Amino acid sequence: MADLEADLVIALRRAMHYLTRDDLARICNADPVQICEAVSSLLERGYRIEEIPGEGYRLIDLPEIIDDVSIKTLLRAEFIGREILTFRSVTSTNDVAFALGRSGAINGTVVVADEQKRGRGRLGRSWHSPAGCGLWFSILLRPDLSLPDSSTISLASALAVAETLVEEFGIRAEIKWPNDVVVNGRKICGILTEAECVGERVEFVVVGIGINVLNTKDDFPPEITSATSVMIESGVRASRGRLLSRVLEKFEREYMRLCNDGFSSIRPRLIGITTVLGKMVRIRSGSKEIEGMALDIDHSGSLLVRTENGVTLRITVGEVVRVE
Ligand code: BT5
Repeated sequence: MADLEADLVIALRRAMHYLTRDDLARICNADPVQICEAVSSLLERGYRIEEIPGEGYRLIDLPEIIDDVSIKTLLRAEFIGREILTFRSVTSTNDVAFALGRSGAINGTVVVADEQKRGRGRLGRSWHSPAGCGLWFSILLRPDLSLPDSSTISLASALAVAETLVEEFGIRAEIKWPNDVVVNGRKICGILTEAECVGERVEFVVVGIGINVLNTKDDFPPEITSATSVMIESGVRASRGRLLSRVLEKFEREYMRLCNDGFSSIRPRLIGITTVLGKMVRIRSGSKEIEGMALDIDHSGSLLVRTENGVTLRITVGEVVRVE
């Protein structure tokens, strides 16, 4: 049914004029009764479809809810989002994607939720994911990459989000290595990449992406002091479905480059949009804190930092806790 609904919405979006039930039945390879049922179901879910007796149907607008039909209608990707599962509320989309990964779900499966009850950040931290505000989603990937190379998938996703925000809304989004997207130092997007491995082999990777979209300043709890959203930065009430589609399309291109041509193929653009380079930073890496000048991102995605005593360190895992 969901596929028929998606085909029907695609047909109505493409049409320059009203389409009758028989037209739709022919285009969608269904019978007129099924078309009626699909239209009713879409109307119930918030699609605005106008019916003029004797003329047919016309699509006026997609719903603001995030649902699989509207995303499938908007998405122009090869394999990312071929399977999309949408939920009203979950603990964490990464948990759902992990369970799907273990039960054999296909490469590129996307899990989206309107709300996460236990959204996760890195190192046991939490991610604030209220209903109606953001894009909380996870992408299941089955890459043919080693575990160290898989860590560059996080960088590719940060690049996809940052560039989409710049292109779609003119927001000055930058990457805070390795995987925060910030605007003037305020976090607009966080990424949590987790992998399931058997020995050295990567079984699958789950890239969890949280983007604050419609949040106002009052939507953030007081303990989150340095957050922002698409709405705060651009004043635009963005459609979450459209933004998700653009991010997934861009992510697919970056991911394909990574798999086919290696990290070097995305490195120059990543460097161009990374905020910490050329600045004094403090980095927490495991139990250590390192201070120095952030010099470069090397060919494996690691951050090169020159410390006070002139030694250049290569940081593979860590987070920037201060930038000057
Ligand atoms: C992250 O962790 O930034 C990774 C966040 C990943 C979230 C996505 S949503 C979809 C998928 N499902 C999940 O359960 N997770 C992923 P980290 O670098 O550890 O940052 C966490 C810190 O960011 C918190 O301790 C807060 O200070 C802050 N924070 C929490 N929620 C925020 C929000 N909505 N916007 C900005 N900052 C936030």
